[in-house]
Amino acid sequence: MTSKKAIQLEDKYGAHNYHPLPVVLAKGKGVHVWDPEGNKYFDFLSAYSAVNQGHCHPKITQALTDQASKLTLTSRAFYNDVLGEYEQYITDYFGFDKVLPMNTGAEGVETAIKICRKWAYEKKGIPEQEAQIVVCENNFHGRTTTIISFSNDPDAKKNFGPYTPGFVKIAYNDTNALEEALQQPNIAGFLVEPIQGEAGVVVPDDDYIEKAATLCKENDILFIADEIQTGIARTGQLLAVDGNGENAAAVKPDMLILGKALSGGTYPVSAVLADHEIMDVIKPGQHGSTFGGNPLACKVAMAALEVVKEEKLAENAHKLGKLFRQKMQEFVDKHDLFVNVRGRGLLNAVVINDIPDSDTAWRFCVALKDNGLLAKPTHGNIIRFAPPLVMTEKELLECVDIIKKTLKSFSK
Ligand code: IF1
Repeated sequence: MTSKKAIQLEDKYGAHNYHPLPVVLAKGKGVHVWDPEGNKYFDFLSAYSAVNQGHCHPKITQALTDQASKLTLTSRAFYNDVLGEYEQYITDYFGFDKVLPMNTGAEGVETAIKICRKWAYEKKGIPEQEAQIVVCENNFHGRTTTIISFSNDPDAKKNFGPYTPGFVKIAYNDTNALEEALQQPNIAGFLVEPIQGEAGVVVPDDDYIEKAATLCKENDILFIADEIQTGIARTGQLLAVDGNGENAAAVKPDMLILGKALSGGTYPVSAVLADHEIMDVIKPGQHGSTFGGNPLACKVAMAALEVVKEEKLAENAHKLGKLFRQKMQEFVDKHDLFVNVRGRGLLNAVVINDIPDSDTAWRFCVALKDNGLLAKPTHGNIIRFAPPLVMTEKELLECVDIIKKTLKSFSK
C-alpha cells in the first residue's frame, strides 16, 4: 500500500465526514508514527489524547493480545472473570464507589446524562420530563443526537434535528452565569469540560472548577466532569479536576466521565464513575451495551492505567508542558505568526495570526508534516499540540527545533 493509493481508496469508498491532513500512517511506536514510505514523524495529536501512553505500548499490547486469545466478549448476560477485578481497580484508582463501563466517549456522556436525569427524578424529586442539565457554550462532548442537541457548532448540529430538550447553555468560565442558571427550576446537573478541547484548548480561571463544584453542592446539583480528553495525566495531573491550575484546589466530581486514554488508544473503552447514592439509581435492564465491560476492554484498561502510574506520566506531562509553553512563548515574542500559546500539561494550543477562516494554520501544519511533526488545526487558526506523554525532554526539544525551522521557512 502506498500513501497515494490509501488516500484514493478513502476518498472513493469512505463517507467524507473528515478532512484529514494528507499523511497516511502505517506504523506507530511511542511518540513516533511512520507512513507507508517509511517517513518518520513525531505525533503531536496522540489520536486526540487517546494515546497518552504512546503508540503500541508493549505492556498494553501484551494485555490485549493475551486476553484476545483467551476470552473477548461474553455480554453482560453472564459474569466474566475480569470485570469485577477491573471495577475494583478503577474505582480504587480514581476514588469512587462504583463504575459503569461503556465503550466510546459519547456513550460515557450519554450514560452520565441518563444517570443524572434518573437521580433527579428519583432522589431529588424533580417532576418527570422536567429535568434540565446546564452545559457550556462551545462545549464538545461527542456526536450522538442528544449530545449535538446542546452543541453550538453548526457543523456538528445543523440539519440533525429534531433536537433533544432538557439542556440550558451558559458561558464557559463564568461562575455568575452558573449561579444564575442554578436558580432556575428543575436543574439536575452541570456538565463541563475542565479545559475545553475542541473549542481550542480554552483554559478557565484557576478557581473556576472549584467554584463551580461548590455552587453545585450548595444547590444539590450534580457536578459532572467530562475528562474524556483532559483526564488520565494529559494536563499534568491524573485528572484536570485534581487541581486545574497552579493555585486550584482538587475537586471530586459527583460523576466523572473517562474515555480515550483509558485504553491507551488500543480499543474503545469509556467509563462513568460515581458514588453509591448516585450510581444506585440504575437497576438491571435500565442501561448498558453489548461490549461495555467486556474482558478484553477490562484487561486493556487496567494495563493502560498501570502504565500511567508506573511511568509517572502526569509528572512528565507537567514538566514537559511547562517547557513547551516557555519555548512557544519565545516564538510568540519573536515571530508574528504565533499570537499566543496556552494550555496545561501536554494539552496546548498556539493561536495563529490570521482570521479563523484562513488556511494559514492548515498550511503551517502541512509544512510541519513535511518537517516531520504531525499536528492538526482546530477552528481554523488554532493549532493543538498534544504529544504522547511518554515523550522525553530531549525529544521535546527536537520537536521545538522542528517548529522553529518551520517558522523560519514559512511565509503567510
Ligand atoms: C472526532 C475535538 C478532540 C471529547 C470530550 C467526549 C468526546 C470527546 C471532551 C467524545 C471527543 C474528539 C472526537 C473527535 C475529535 C475530538 C476532539 F477536536 F473534537 F475536540 F479530542 F479534541 N468528550 N473528542 O473531546 O468521545 O465518542 O469520540 O470517543 O473526530 O469527533 P468519542
